[in-house]
Amino acid sequence: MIKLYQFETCPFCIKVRKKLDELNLNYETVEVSRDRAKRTKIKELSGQIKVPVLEDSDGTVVYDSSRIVEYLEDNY
Ligand SMILES: N[C@@H](CCC(=O)N[C@@H](CS)C(=O)NCC(=O)O)C(=O)O
Repeated sequence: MIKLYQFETCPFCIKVRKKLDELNLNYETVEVSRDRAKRTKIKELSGQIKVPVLEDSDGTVVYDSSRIVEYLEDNY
C-alpha cells in the first residue's frame, strides 16, 4: 500500500492527500515526529527530513508535494 509520511496539518501534506483522494487511491498515513532528530525513517528513505514523503507499494520514494502530485498523476 502507498504510505504517506506527513504532518496532519501541513498544507503540503493536505495537497498530496487531496490528490490521493481525487485518484481514489488507498493509502496509509504515518505521522512524523516534529522533533527533527527523530525523523530517521524519512531521512533514510528520502535523504531529507521534510514532509510530505510518499513511499509507493513498489518501493518508489518521492518527496516534495509538487513532485509527489506529478508522480501520482503520471502513474495512476
Ligand atoms: N517544498 C516542500 C515543502 C515541504 C515543507 O516545508 N514541509 C514542512 C511542513 S509544512 C516541513 O517538513 N517542515 C519541517 C522542518 O522543516 O523541519 C513541499 O512542497 O513538499
